Amino acid sequence: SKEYTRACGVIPGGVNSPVRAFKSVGGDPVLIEKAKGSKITDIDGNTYIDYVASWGPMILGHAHETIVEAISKAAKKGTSYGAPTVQETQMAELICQMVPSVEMVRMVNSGTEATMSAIRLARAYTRKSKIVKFEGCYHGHADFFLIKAGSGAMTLGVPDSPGVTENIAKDTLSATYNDLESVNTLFKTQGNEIAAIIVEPVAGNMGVVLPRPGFLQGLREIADKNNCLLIFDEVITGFRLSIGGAQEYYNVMPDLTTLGKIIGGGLPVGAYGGKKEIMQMLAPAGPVYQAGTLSGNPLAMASGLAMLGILKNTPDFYTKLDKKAELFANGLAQNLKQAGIPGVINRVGSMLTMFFTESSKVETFDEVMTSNRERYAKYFRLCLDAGIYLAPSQFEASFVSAAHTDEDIEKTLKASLGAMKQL
Ligand code: KE4
Repeated sequence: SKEYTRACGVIPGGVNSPVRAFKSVGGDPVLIEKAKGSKITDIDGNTYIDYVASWGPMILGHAHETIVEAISKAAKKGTSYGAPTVQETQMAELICQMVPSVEMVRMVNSGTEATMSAIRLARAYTRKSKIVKFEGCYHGHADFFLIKAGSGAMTLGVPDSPGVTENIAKDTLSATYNDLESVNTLFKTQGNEIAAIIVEPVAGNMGVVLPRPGFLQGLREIADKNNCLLIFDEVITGFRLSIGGAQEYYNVMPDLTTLGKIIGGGLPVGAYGGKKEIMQMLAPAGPVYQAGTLSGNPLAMASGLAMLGILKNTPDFYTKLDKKAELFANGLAQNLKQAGIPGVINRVGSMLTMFFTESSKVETFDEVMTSNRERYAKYFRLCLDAGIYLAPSQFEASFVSAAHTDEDIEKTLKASLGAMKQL
């Protein structure tokens, strides 16, 4: 498109974040003009029912009046002071109240900043340097996360992006999601050097993959046995699965939690928090340095306070949202059967992924990789042409919001069946 070509002249790939470029589904991305509730509208006036939800934040739907009102009210008082405000204290108190394992919290501006800082803190606290992450999990773009598994589980990580040095890669070990044995193998030989295990308690970045029963508890026990911190990266699951996120939903408590997306109501906000004893090591209370010009800024706090306030005070918010998402997922499963298309739908709460795979289940990265990307790409395009905006990648989560009506779901299921019949 003309506007996308124009963007490509001045922005790498024409986007400010790679997944938006539709690379894995083909064709040019649509450029968005505005959004309201469950709908987004592109610059040509085409309206779509949106299941990307800005990759998670828009759990209440777009341009929610209470949030818009809170932001505009705050903006009139100035957008950033670079000085402490009561609103930051209120936000921290609310997060500590809502997220069970968090006793103290630091605001930052993105999920990447939150996870990057949590790792630095864990290394400082344990005085160890290695970290364990899981293949298929994504924690933002800090160098030490852009690592792919070495050839064998025993070998050190290797850079997964140019610009990441071997030196950095050697401290990141990769394990297999949902496979506690792969974690034990690493700890057997390197346990005394491992500062932290970081995990998406429900994986969202390889498509939605649920933790097998006992997996999260198993990580908790391994961390305890090895003087290593367990970090739950709840940037997606925080305030998505329940008020207290995945740690409340599965009742497994991490030492540190990273948050983002929903917490800012769509404004740039991240946060990390946990036990006071650990968090007190952060400057200026302690020696571990981390800073940010716009961290905790008044607009983001106003937006976040409004968002969390609604989630906390709306009776049965999550029960209702999950029910709607369950109906949606059941409808998709019926569509697959009716169209005679093999597929697996993974859902927890209002986050889900439909994998076009012959596999009977998708519980591991290897099973994720059996997905048929070409089929997903075709399905995506057919749905887009029918006014349904899905995640432009088989390996991302889709989200149902409180703004999606039964009519939206019905229209989506109809379009989905039509698309499946053309696969
Ligand atoms: P940001 O730096 O993009 O705010 O957060 C990084 C991050 C950390 N942890 C988890 C579990 C995440 O999912 C993310 C970001 N998610 C991606 C896609 N799911 C955001 C979309 C994008 O990269 O544009």
